Amino acid sequence: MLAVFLYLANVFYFSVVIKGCCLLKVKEVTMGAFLDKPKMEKHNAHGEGNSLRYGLSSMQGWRVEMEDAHTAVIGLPNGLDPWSFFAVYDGHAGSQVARYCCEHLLEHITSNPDFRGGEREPSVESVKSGIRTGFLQIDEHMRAISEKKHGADRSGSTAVGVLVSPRHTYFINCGDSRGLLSRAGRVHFFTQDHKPSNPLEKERIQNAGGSVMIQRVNGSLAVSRALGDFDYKCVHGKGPTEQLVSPEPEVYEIERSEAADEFIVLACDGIWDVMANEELCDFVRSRLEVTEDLERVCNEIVDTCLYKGSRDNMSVVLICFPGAPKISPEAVRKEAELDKYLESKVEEIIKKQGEEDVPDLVHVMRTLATESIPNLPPGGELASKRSVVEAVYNRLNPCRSEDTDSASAADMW
Ligand SMILES: *[C@@H]1O[C@H](CO)[C@@H](O)[C@H](O)[C@H]1NC(C)=O
Ligand SMILES: CC(=O)N[C@H]1CO[C@H](CO)[C@@H](O)[C@@H]1O
Repeated sequence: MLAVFLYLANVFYFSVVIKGCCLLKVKEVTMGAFLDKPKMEKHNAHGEGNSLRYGLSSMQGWRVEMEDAHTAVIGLPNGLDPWSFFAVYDGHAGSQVARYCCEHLLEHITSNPDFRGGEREPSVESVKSGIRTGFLQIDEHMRAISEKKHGADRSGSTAVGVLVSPRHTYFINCGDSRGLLSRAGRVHFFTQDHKPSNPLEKERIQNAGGSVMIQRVNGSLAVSRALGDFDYKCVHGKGPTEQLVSPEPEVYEIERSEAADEFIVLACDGIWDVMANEELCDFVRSRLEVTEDLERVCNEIVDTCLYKGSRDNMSVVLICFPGAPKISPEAVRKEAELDKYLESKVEEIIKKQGEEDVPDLVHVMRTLATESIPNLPPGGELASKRSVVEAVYNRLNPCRSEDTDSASAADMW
């Protein structure tokens, strides 16, 4: 049975500030009719500077509205050219807050006096307090805007980001998206998710007169820290960070290691729901050995998560340090061999069934899953090769491909 959603217009905002201060805003409007299969088209971008390279991808998936947004800025204003900022915002109950943060959070952080701390190059302490102040400030600001509109906006957004200075990487998290640092071939650091059932979060929620049921704030909101969500921020006599939902970020500073730092992944929960930290880290490392195209790596992450069963709209930003894994001819050769091997397997499975009764793609994937296939990408496994399988399948069954396409994607899980 196919789910059919009526979907009118999907508006997606994305802003990038490239070195200096040229602000480039891209607003895309897509009009469509029915969303009866996941929207697999991606929003992509990439760039480089300050000896970092980044790529990003986001996909709407099964959701009717795309609520993710992201920011990538190389070179911060006010003399902080060697600094960079990246963030992913995962919106809920609408996209207004995510979109506003995407465009304005950075300026709220870098322009407040705490951040500058009076020095030319802000100290670790002033950066940390400046980030916190920036979050509380933008939240207050959005609340004022929302009140002017008589509380019309009920949306909220999580935020996960990194501020990369020449000496430090500051991880910033508010909510249940996650950032991860790979160093010397393994997960070196990851941010903690703010879930209502975490002891400290639960304590704050209860002190504010709320409760945690079915792992949600008052049985409804699945995240305990977020920007926006003003319905959960009106307990009298409590400060902004003592409410049912708090806009306070956790900030961690990590000294950079020129030799060992490889890459950072920022992603919303739709990714982490189906991939563990180590899996994603291994998968990215294996992809970087076969391609330099960071958008492609991000697209493969998103597709793999969709095939692993994620039903969310998904966003991922990948930021590579100079020490990231490089293309390895050996890995490229193995990958080509793997694709060839999969092709021959798919042909074999289809032949076995005979001319009359062409198996559907789901059957092909299930059969492949029972075999032990050598050299599948770690962390991604067979799911990360579904597009290869699908391409061979469609080539061999040009007439079947149309109608199996949507149905099989729905049946995968
Ligand atoms: C949360 O639950 C408490 C206790 O039942 C109630 O007083 C409060 O109004 C609720 N708040 C929201 C935003 O649901
Ligand atoms: C990952 C992501 O963006 N998730 C959001 C997708 O949209 C739904 C609502 O349509 C939100 O609840 C999710 O948080």
